[in-house]
Parts: sequence; structure tokens; C-alpha cells
Amino acid sequence: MKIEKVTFISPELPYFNLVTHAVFPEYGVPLIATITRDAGYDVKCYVEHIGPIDWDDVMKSDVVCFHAFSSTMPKTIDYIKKIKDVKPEMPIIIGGTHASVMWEDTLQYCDLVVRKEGDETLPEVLDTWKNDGELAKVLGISYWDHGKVRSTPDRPFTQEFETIPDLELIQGYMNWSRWKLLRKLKMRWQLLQTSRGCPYDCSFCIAPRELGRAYRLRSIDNIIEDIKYQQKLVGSKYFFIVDNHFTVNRQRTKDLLNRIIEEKIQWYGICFTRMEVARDEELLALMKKAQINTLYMGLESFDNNVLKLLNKAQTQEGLRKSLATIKSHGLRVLGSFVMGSDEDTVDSLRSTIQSAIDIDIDYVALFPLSGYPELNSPNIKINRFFLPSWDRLDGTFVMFLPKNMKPSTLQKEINRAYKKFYGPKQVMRRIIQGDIMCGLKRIAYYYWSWEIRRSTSKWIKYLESVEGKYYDENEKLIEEMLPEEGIHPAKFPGSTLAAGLERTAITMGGD
Ligand code: B12
Ligand code: SF4
Repeated sequence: MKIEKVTFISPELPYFNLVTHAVFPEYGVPLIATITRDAGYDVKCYVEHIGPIDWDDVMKSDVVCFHAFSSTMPKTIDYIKKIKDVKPEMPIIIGGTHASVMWEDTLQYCDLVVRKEGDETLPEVLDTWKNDGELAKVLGISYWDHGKVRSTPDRPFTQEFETIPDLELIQGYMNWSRWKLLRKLKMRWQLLQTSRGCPYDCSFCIAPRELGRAYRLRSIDNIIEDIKYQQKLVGSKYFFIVDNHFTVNRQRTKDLLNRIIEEKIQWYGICFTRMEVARDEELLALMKKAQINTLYMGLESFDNNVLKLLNKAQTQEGLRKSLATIKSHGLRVLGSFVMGSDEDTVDSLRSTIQSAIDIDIDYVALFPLSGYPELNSPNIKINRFFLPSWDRLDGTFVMFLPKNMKPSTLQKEINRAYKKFYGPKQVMRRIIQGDIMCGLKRIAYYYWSWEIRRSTSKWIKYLESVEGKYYDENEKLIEEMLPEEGIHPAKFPGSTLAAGLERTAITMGGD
């Protein structure tokens, strides 16, 4: 097959989200586009919220590759249809977390799915197609083979990931002047990866499954080169470190921080970490000195029963102690909370947000419990999913039936918690405490959380219109009322049951 021109598309998210106000590609997209370019292909990359898709150009491709979030699946499906209407023979590949987990469903819409990391898999697929080789030999893919679905075994996790994503491959990336950013209320954020994997195994989290529990490191020289390249390219100071857990290997984190200090890098960094970071005060001091000022921490709850159920390996007492130590180093904490597990009640949710206020956590991000409608989904049984379409699975909308409150109640409680945390009273409190910066930022977050509240209000109405008969007068879920296949049958929008197993022969490892 002739393959020269490969196009990547990442459709825009349909609803307000964490980064609505950021110019911010998904990290894996320019990365994998660069790897493909370096493998000798003519590559273009469209990240729809950054620059418009030139469809005439897309139609000239030899292969089109989509990155899909669950929430962008409906749009992805439309786009594939648009391409196939004009060029039915165009090979379409989908990759990313959604495709990796829901691969049978995803395969209904494309020719081939790359599961998990694509660094090595995608170039191998393209080379195999180009040289008329055997796909069955490529690890980590699922594909159609004469009307049958075939899945090869998982590929071992990539050990080396030293490619610096070429951001100029993203069409329109450089067309964001300061004026345009201001007009569109956006700001540039740069992305950086220094490690992959997380050794923990929190039950709701996809990270260990997607990127493994073994911790893999990128070389410090390569990281520094990446930071300098990005700063030179766009002059932005703001960097989001996408590592699932930045401080697993403390000595190595210190080495990196020392190098950042030595190189006199002027930036503002934010990283994901856990409470164990507070055991090492030297590390905290270095983080502050290296200007990684904000720690994005999966606190999840201040209720020990919830923490236990989520397998967080942390307690509220430990969290309180760690947070005090972290704050004593002048670091900011963005606390992330997962709301609505089977141990949560309205009271536990309210007391968690009150604790966040009392402890003076600087910022919060609140997520309803989430997962994928799989047969063995860890926290949410498949028949409790509530997903009329994929677009709602974006971490903002309640898309399951909680045990101890109606879904609409959970959605309202999240909105209430945002309003309380970022409300005028808390803004004033921070300003009176002398933390003007935090106060001002909270005003911006208040606006942002208002957008989220506005975006979820229609969903609340929808939930209210359908949830009633599944709950008793105390808002306890009546599980017997749930049909085995769920309310929106498990066949839709796409579970393991959904790919129509009867229609396909699933083979692992070729024939
Ligand atoms: C870091 C991170 C963030 C950061 C930075 C995001 C960014 N722009 O890069 C922040 C905190 C800002 C964030 C925000 C959001 N995130 Co986020 N995020 C992650 C996290 C923890 C790591 C992603 C990452 O960088 N991985 C490292 C790179 C190397 O991996 P990768 O991007 O997956 O790419 C590799 C493969 O997937 C594959 N691949 C990717 N694309 C393609 C395309 C093709 C064609 C092929 C072949 C292969 C391929 O190859 C790549 C290289 O190996 C993941 C969870 C996880 N997977 O660990 C969630 C995750 C991706 N996020 C998720 C969500 C929902 C969001 C938000 C929508 C939340 C919200 N409501 O606001 C926003 C969306 C923002 C956006 N537009 O990017 C979900 C997606 C869930 C889903 N069902 O779709 C995830 C999976 C977490 C979860 N809840 O399960 N996120
Ligand atoms: S929530 Fe954080 S600590 Fe837990 S498995 Fe996921 S990345 Fe690791």
C-alpha cells in the first residue's frame, strides 16, 4: 500500500473542561506525530481547538489517525464518516486511552486500533502496511481482517521516550498572538513529560493500566532540551508536567530539580504527586526553588472509608499532616477529588469540601467517580452506567447511578461544592489572610466553575427525568430495579458486550 502522507486529528472536546481556557494539545498527539515524521512520513497534525481542520488537505492523506477521548468519539465518528464518504478506502487508525480500553467498540468505526502506547506500535503498523507485511506480527493492535476482528497481544511498555514533540506540526499552533489569546480568554500552557507509569493501584484510575506500574524515566538532558525548545518557540512560562506521579523516584526528581535550578530556567511548573512527597522536606524545598510551585494531588476525599474503597493507600490523618508540611514550604496545592463512590453520602461530600476549606487547600478540581462500561469495571458495575452517548464520559458529568444518592443529587453537590469553595466568602478570606494571588486566581476559577455549572445544568434536568424509579425515598439505589444490561443497554454506547462478539472472532496473537 502506498503510504507517504499521514494526518493526525484530535477533535475538540464538546463541553467545558479543565483546560477550556488553555492552548494545550493532548501530550501524546504531537509526540506520536513527531515519531511518525521521524520515521520518514509526511506528517500534519490537527488539534481542533488550536487550529481548524483543512478537510481538502485531509482528503489527500494516505492514512488518517485520530486521537479520541471518550467525549470526542461522536465527533470522531462523524469525521470518519465524512472521510469515508469521499474516500471509502482511506485507512483510519484510532489511538489514545478511550480506544485502548473500549477497543471493540472503537473498531466498529475504523480499520485499526492502537492500544496503549503508540510510540513503537504506530510506525510499525505504517511500515507493515507500506511493505505489505503481516499485521498479526505487530504487538498492541486490534484490526479487521476479512470481516473478523483480530487482536494481537499487548506490547511491553516503551522503555525509551526521548522524542521532543515538534509543536509546529500542529497546524495553527504558532498563530496565537497575545492579542488573540486575550480576545479568546486563553493562555498558552506547555506540556512536559519526565516519566511514565505509577506504582500505585487506585481502583478508579486508568493510569497503571495505560502506562504501567513500573516507573520509567526520560533522560534529564532530553527534558532540559525540551523545556528550552518550548520556551524559545513560544516564550511561555507555564508548564504542566503530565507524569502520573512526578516524585516516585525521589533521588532522580532531586537530580532533575537541581539541574533546572543550575540551568536558571524561569518557569512556573505544576506536577502530579501524592502525599508521600511530604516525607522528604529537602525535596519540597527543591521543588519550591526550582519553581514547581503547584502540586496537583489526588486527595480524592477526607473520608477514610471512601479512601479505602478507592484503594488510595492514604488516610485523612496522613493527608492533613502532609498538606501542612507541603504548605509550610510555600507550595500551592491543587486538590483533586473523586466524588460519589459507594462509600460517599451527601454528608461525606460536604464534609470533604469543608475540610478542603479548613485546611486551606489553594484550588480544587472535582470529578464525579468515573470508569468505562466494561464487564469487570472496578467501581461501577456495568448495569449502573448511565451513558446515552459517549460525549458525557469526560470527567464532568455524572454518568452512573450512585449507591447513596441520585445522580442528579451528586451532580448538584459537585456544583454546590465548587460554588462554596470558589465563592466570594472564600475569595475574601484568602485576601484578608494576605494571599492576594490565591484570592485573585479564585475569582478566575469562580468564573470557570460557573461555566462547568452552567454546562451541567441541562444534564441535571435530564437525570431528573429518568432516575426516579431507581431510587427509594431516601435516595438509596434499588439495584433490583436495574435491568441486567443497564438502562442504556450495555450494548450502547459500547462495552465489551457491544462489539457484537457473536459477529467476530477475537483472537489474541494471530490465528
Ligand atoms: C496528564 C493528563 C491530563 C493533563 C494534561 C492533558 C494534556 N493535554 O496532555 C490535564 C490535567 C490538564 C488533563 C485534562 C483533561 N483530562 Co486528562 N489525563 C492526563 C493523564 C493523567 C495522562 C495523559 C498523558 O499525558 N499520558 C502520557 C502520554 C504519552 O500518553 P497519551 O497521551 O495517552 O498518548 C499515548 C497513547 O495513548 C497513544 N496515543 C495517543 N493518541 C494517539 C493517537 C493515535 C492515532 C495513536 C495510534 C496512538 C495514540 O500513543 C501515545 C504515546 O504513547 C491521563 C490518564 C492516563 N492515561 O494516564 C488523563 C486522561 C487522558 N484525561 C482524561 C480527561 C477526561 C481529561 C479532561 C477532559 C478532564 C476534564 N473534564 O476537564 C481534560 C481534557 C484536557 C485536554 N484537552 O487535554 C481522561 C480521558 C477519559 C476518557 N474516557 O476519555 C484520562 C484517561 C483520565 C481518566 N479520567 O481516565 N489531563
Ligand atoms: S490516582 Fe495517582 S497514585 Fe493512584 S494510581 Fe492513579 S496516578 Fe497513581
